[in-house]
Amino acid sequence: MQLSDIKNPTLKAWLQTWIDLCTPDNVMICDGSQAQYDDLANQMVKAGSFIKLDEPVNSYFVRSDPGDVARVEGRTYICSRKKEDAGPTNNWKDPVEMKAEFNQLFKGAMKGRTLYIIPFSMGPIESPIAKYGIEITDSAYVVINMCIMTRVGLEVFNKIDKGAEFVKCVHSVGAPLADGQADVPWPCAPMDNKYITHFPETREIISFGSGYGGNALLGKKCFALRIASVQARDEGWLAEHMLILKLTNPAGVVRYIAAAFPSACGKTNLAMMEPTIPGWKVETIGDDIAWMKFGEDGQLYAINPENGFFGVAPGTSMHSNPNAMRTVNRGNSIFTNAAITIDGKVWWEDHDANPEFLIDWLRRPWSKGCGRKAAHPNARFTTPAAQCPVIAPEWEDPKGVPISAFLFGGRRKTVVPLVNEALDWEHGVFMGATMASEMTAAAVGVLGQLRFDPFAMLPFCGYNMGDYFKHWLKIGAYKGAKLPKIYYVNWFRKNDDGKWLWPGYGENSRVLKWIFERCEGTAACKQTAIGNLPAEGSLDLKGLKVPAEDQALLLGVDTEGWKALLPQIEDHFAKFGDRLPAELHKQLEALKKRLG
Ligand code: O2Y
Ligand code: MN
Repeated sequence: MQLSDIKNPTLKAWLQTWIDLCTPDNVMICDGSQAQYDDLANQMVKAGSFIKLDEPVNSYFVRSDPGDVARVEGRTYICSRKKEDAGPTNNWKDPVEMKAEFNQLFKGAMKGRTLYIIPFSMGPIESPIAKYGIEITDSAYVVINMCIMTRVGLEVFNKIDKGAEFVKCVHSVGAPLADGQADVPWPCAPMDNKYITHFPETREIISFGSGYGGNALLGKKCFALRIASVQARDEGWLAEHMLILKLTNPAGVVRYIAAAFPSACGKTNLAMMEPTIPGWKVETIGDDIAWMKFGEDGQLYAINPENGFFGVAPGTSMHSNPNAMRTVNRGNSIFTNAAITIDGKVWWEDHDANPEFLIDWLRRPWSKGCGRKAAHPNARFTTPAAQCPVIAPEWEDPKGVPISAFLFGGRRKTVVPLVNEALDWEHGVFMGATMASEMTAAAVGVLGQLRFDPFAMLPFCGYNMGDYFKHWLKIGAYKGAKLPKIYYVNWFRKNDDGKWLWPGYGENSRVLKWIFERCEGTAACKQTAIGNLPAEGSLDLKGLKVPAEDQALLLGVDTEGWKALLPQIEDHFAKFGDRLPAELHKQLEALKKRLG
């Protein structure tokens, strides 16, 4: 397909404007075919950016520029017309000024490069919950990763021709090539010239200067969370930073659970976990993002808008996440910023292999015991979801899966119990709004200080978070809604000696079982000041050696600990000023009263 084959006038005009501004040497339309993918990957190998691995099959190894290794929240902006609509948790820039700056930055930005046009669908293309996007990029790495992470195909043009809305996504690595200038393996711009910007009112994303992950694969955090959260607010649905899992009990009864945890809290591990309790089964629908709409029956139906996993490699092993390892081992994967063995295999910290020598992610020789990490801590695998051995057969069902429960959680060494059921929807929204992790001791003097990450959406909400809380409350008031129950879970509790109280991993299935049985109405709870906790004997601990005093800490109410948290919650809420819904103030007052 050629540029001249694109007939939709809006799309055609938008593309031509950017082509004229960026002046690429070539323009290519991506069709999502294996042939095009292989061709681009071969070009990357020839250019010295990719190394083709001997195993897994059809997989590539790539190292980024050392200054371009992760999402950059400090360079991420919401360019809403009014600053207050971005809210206190987002960086803001005036949209007119930002566009004027881009008119300079993008002028000739793609000289010496190819401008790729990627038509993609977030969600199965025929799903009523799916949405479409067109990403322009000058990075073949981005094209290849988008082909794994989204559904790329020419059919998207037909949808747009028939009137479907599309999100306009523009990306450049910001490194034009002068005549005869040789390229580098990972072109990008310096940190203070990177911009990840979102224009919520016009549903546009413009990203300049970074080629990495969430900064450049614009379907993921930029579209599926920041822009989609605005669309969801305007259209009455939910776009959330949540995994979706399917839980089946020994009798074959199925429940679907969506769970929000801050980045790097083990979402991918939970989404693919191997339960330790006999007869129970966990299958994956998605590991990072959930889009949910009410069905005619009043249930919330969720789809995973993504097509692959962009998982953190370090820490992933046959012990922590065997199903992720099996997924990447089936091939068709990209490994970014891992280390490579002398015989051409990828490696990262905690990997099951035990090599003596490696080349680290910075291309330096590395030997076991040298004291340096071999992979970058944010090294990633990009791998197709369809290859996951525990992907649920219905993961691409266009109508989505009905959600029975929401889980919220963070890393809390103290105070917060293993599992706590919200008393009602408003209390559940309060739980989501007060989600937090303890700060690490790395920052001296902050021990016990909480870092709030409401709904795990702090870096991903595309509008004022006070309004986002309001939206969640509105969802609870939807006429005829059969609302999911809400739980706060905490796998990360420690005792005074710093020892984990809960074994985690597959044993978390015991908590999922209790939640499942609460949804079925078969598990007992005790109502407390903080919510409904498992009643004595209702949490299945068979075969698990958790001492009675640890159980008491995991499943009890630390009244003094909770009281000590209240001023931090007050300060957190104060940030939202008059955009904080009154219901959340009321919830805080009610909690205070219940604690006595
Ligand atoms: O650093 C990046 O660009 C990746 S961030 C990411 C990737 C996959 C899933 N979640 C996240 C996240 O930050 O929440
Ligand atoms: Mn995430």
